[in-house]
Amino acid sequence: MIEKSKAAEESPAPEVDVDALIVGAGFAGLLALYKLRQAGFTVLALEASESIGGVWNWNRYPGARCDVESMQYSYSFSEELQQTWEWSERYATQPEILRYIEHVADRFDLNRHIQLNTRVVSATYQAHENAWQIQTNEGQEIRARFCIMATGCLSAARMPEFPGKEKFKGDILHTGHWPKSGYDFTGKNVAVIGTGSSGIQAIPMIAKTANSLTVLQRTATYSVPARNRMLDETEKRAWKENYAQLRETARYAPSGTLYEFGERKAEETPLQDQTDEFEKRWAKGGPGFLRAFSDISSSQIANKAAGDFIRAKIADIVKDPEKRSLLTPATTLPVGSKRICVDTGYFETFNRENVDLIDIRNDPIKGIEENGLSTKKRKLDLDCIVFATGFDVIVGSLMKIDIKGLAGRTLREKWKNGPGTYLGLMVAGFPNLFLVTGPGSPSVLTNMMVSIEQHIEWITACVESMRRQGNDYIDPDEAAESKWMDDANSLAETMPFLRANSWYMASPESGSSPRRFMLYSGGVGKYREICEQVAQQNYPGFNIGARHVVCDVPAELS
Ligand code: NA7
Repeated sequence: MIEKSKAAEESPAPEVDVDALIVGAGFAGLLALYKLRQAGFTVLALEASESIGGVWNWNRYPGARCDVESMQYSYSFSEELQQTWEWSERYATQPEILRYIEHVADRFDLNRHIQLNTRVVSATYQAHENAWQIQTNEGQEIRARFCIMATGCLSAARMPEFPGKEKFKGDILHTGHWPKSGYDFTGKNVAVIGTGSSGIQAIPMIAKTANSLTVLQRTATYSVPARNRMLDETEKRAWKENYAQLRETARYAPSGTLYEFGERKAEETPLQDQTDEFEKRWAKGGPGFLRAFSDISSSQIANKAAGDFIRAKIADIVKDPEKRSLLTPATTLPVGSKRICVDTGYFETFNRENVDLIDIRNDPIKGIEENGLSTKKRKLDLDCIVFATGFDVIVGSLMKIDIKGLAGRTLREKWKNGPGTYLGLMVAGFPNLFLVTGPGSPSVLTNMMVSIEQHIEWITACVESMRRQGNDYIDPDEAAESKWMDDANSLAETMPFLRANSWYMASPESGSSPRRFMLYSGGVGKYREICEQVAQQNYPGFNIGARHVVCDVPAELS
């Protein structure tokens, strides 16, 4: 499995099994393999699943598709790839995205560096050899100079523990861990718990064939129509002919996605003009709705105007007054404080006779029984319960691995009061361990493809620069890390995020004290500039050196 690159064959025998061990073979892991191999490093990726694809391998629920347009949700590193791959729909479905990932792995001969069915259980930094000792579920041990955690932000499925779940005789499914063989809902009585992006995509599809569908909602969600459609040749050509320039613009766009950015402020726009603009965006479909005016994130008045428009649309669509009221997001919940959902017929689905809705804040789930589920007020007979309850986000898959840094300190211990990183890329005390789209980076606030490419390019350039300078050790300063996270939290103060409980927040409920915003909200472009500046200035905020220097650290740290 471990292959030597040409450059490595010419250099002295390695002291490690592999230069870079990559955990995960989704979009980030594949790109890391490609880029680091191209730079002459030996590489190996370990993937827990029996196939590649990361989140797009696990999320196979009906209706699963990306909420970033397919012409923008793809790799830009190869001109040939982006010119030859043909996307069929405006928003690609999960199967099409998975086909794309498999195509990329074949085309760039990446599979030979990937070991499937291999879960990393621990990663321990060995100071005396400046290497990461990786242990797998099969008891395999691998030593790597660098460890790249391409473990994904939305990959550890969150399964709430309702009492009696084990007694249920029907089927329990999770949207983030869907059976590969699919699932037939025809004629079944189904409950879906959760109304985030996954629930909102799955619910209309399930309703079409189920005998009955009951949706258990905790928070009413803002959603805008996707208006998905087939892409026509003219628009594909327009993208392809201008890809170089469009990708470059996206790299510096606030969320890494190109929208029609409204330059006017809603606050300064007459009411009728505001409504006309929102109508235009609603008709066009997609998350670009939130780019209608430049102040929707920064002004509470503008934000409420956007929210009011969506509330009015829900009122137009949903016929039953009780369902309508339950599906209407509260005016106290800023739109955009959670990722806005993009749907196909979600609100319309509640006009179907076979679809019911329970507000579990007022009528909480008591437990699951042999034949169904009980809330405080109701009893549901069910064949199937779908958990669309999301993920242990951003840090979840890292926390599943027993990661030990300097002096044997675990990442779980270090992050017990909330996650901290420098630039979202590294954690002080965990040398040579890189995160991809981790806490403190723009991550899920952005087009993940743009963020993944930026991270992997930065990491590759960083280790190449170290190699040129004869260095093989990098660890951020604690002070640089604290400042970065404090600044990230302050940046978010002007935005709607802090006014809502969402998984963007590390909160006392999730073990963080104080409650903090987990991501960098200054925009992908600004973030890229900061990272580039750090690299150009020879990595201030990082301790970089050669291994023998590092080995002079006090004994208690080795
Ligand atoms: P999300 O967006 O985290 O949504 C999860 C949903 O499940 C949301 O409605 C939650 O309600 C609900 N939830 C979570 N835990 C519970 C419990 N214990 N009981 C009842 N309801 C619960 O995950 P998705 O998979 O939909 O989407 C994730 C991302 O994937 C998305 O942003 C896109 O980027 C793609 P809450 O709102 O917290 O009250």
